Amino acid sequence: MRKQLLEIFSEANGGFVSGQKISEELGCSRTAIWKHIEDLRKEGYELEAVRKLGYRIVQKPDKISGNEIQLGLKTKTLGRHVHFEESVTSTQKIAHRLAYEGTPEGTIVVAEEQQAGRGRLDRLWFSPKYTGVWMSIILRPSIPPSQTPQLTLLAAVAVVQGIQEVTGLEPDIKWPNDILIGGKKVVGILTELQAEADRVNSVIIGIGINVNQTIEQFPEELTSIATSLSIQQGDKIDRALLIQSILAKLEDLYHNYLTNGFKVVKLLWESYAISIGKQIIARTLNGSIEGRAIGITDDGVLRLEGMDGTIHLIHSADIEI
Ligand code: BT5
Repeated sequence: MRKQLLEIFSEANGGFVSGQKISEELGCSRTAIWKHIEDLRKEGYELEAVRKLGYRIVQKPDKISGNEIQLGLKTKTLGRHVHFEESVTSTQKIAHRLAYEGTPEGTIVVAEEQQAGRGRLDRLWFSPKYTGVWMSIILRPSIPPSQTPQLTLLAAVAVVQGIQEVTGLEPDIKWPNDILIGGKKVVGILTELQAEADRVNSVIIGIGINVNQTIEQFPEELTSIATSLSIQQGDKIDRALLIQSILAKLEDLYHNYLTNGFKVVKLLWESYAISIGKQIIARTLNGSIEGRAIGITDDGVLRLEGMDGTIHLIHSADIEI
């Protein structure tokens, strides 16, 4: 049905097609057509509806492909193997399988849509079609498992730099994994491991970026806490270019990190961080701690000075500023 409907629009060449014509050709009711039109909108089609004239496609969804990501890519290893899919449950899940099967370092998994994109603690990550960057990157660093939180911070720095380069926007980082613009979340990062007690086999860095969503495309529960790059910048953003820029920044930082350690990343991260120096509440699985965020340790752990002056080391929490 959807295919036939798209064919009818394609024949009209951007012109209006009446509801009656559609209902005759598809053999369905006006209500059914309206539902199909709504489905197309959800997929990223921009449709105009005018009384008496019918419907027309104003803009088709802006798709990317594995080829487009690789064409013009300036990296040596990151993104040299691209596993691209139209629709997946979660790019993390595929990346875990590929990592287990021995895929080379730098392999990336990118999808146009995730049906069950995930955040930390099994929370859901909203990942609608054609509007975002839903990507998992496989790294194989020779570091102990305890140091892998550093890679979440490293990835956040690379994403901030990529966004700055492509859009001119100046995002902030909220420890450990949120990137915000104007106080609203635009990126989430999820780092997962395949490791033995003392050895990392692979680190899978999942990056979710809201790129071209309009405010209306967010579900109601996210409208007050989330935003997209395009909402902030006012223009549509080239997602393939954004991926290329982030991969280039990530590769530079990663090589620097493997050779020189966490120092440079830590300084950069602190320069983008908004929570440091501020009064915050850290909600951990064992309860909440209120105090002043005074910095991060050399392992990427948050240092929080409680009301009574005690220094707490926070490994995992949600931060409220
Ligand atoms: C995160 O978790 O922020 C990590 C998100 C990582 C997503 C990427 S996409 C590619 C890869 N494949 C995956 O399956 N995942 C990774 P967390 O800090 O737990 O935040 C999750 C919370 O953010 C949710 O509970 C919502 O409140 C909110 N949220 C969900 N979708 C969002 C979106 N698109 N934009 C902003 N906030 C969102």
